[in-house]
Amino acid sequence: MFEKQHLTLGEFIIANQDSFQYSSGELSRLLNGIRLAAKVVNHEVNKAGLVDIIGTAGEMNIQGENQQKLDVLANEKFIQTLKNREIVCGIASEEEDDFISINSFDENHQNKYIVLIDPLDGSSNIDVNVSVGTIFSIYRRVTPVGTPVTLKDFLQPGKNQIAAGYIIYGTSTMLVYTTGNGVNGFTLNPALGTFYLSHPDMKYPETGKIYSVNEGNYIHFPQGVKDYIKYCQMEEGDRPYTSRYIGSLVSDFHRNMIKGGIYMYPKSSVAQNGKLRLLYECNPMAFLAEQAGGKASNGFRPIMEIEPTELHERVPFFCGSKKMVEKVEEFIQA
Ligand code: P6P
Repeated sequence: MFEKQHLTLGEFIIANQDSFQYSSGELSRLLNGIRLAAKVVNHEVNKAGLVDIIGTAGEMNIQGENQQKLDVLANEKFIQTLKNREIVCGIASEEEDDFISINSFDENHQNKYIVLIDPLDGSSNIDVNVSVGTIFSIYRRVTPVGTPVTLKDFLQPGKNQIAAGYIIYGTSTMLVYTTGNGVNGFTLNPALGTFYLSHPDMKYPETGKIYSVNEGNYIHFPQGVKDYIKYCQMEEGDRPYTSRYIGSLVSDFHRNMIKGGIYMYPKSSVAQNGKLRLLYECNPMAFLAEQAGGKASNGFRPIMEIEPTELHERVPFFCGSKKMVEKVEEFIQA
C-alpha cells in the first residue's frame, strides 16, 4: 500500500481515532482549535522580531494599531478559538486570575472538555529572539454536563488528563501532543499552514548528559539539589554532564526529550514551591514525559499524583530522562 510520506495532523487524528477513548470528532475539533490558534500566534511571534518597525508592546505600531503584549494576544487567540469550537465548557489560563465558564445552552452541544493553557510560556525571551511555547492540558469535566463548570472541574490530578501538548515557536514551529498513546510531533509548513507528522512516537532516552537548571539560584537550593548539581559536574563515568538552560521550559523540555536530559525547577529559600505552575505547566509536561518513557516528579512523588488545591499553585519540578529524575530524587530524599 502506498505509504503516505507526510501525514498531516488531521489525517493522523483520523488514522488513530480508535486509540482515543473519547469520540475522535470531539478531539479533532479540540485540536483544530489549538492548531488554528497556534498558526495565528506563530505569525505574531515571528513578526515580533520587527520591534522597531511594529513598535513594542503597549505602543501604537506603524499601522496605527495598538501593539498588544504577545502573551495577552496569545491568550486571547487561544480562548477565542476554543470558545468558537463549541466543545469546551471551561478554560483556565496563566493570564486569567479565574477560570472562564463557557455555557452552551444548545442541548446538542453539551460541552464536556476543560482546557488549561499557558498561552505563551517564556514570553520574556521574545525580545531576545529565543524560542517560546504554548502549553495545553485537556480534561473531561467532572461536574454534570449542561451545568456551569466549577473549580472542581479544574482541580483534577494530572493523571486525569485525556490530552496534553505544546507548540514550540522555534527555528520551526512544532505541535507535540499525546492522548495517552505515545507522543507525536508535527512540524508546520508555513507556506501551506499545515502541520505534518515529523517526529512519530517520540521517546525520552532513558538517561542523558544534559541538565537544565537556573544555577544562579544555586545557593538557595535544598542541599540534595546542590549535591545533585555537583554530581552532574564531577569527572566520573559518563560525567561531567553539559549544562543547558535557556529560560524557556518548552524549549529545554523539547531538546532534552530528543537528546536525553533533565529539567529542574526546585523549590528554594526564596521560592518555597518553586516557580512553575502545576496545572498548566507541570501536569501537561509530565503527561508528555511519562508517555515518552520519561519521568516527572516534585522530588518526592509523581507530579500527576498531586491533588491540586489552587488554580495557580506552584510545585517543584524535576522532569526528563527516567534514570536522571530517579537519581536527583535519591539525592533529595537522602
Ligand atoms: P527563571 C518562563 O517564565 C518559565 O516559566 C519557564 O519557561 C522557564 O524555564 C522558567 O520560567 C525560567 O525561570 O527563574 O530561571 O528565569
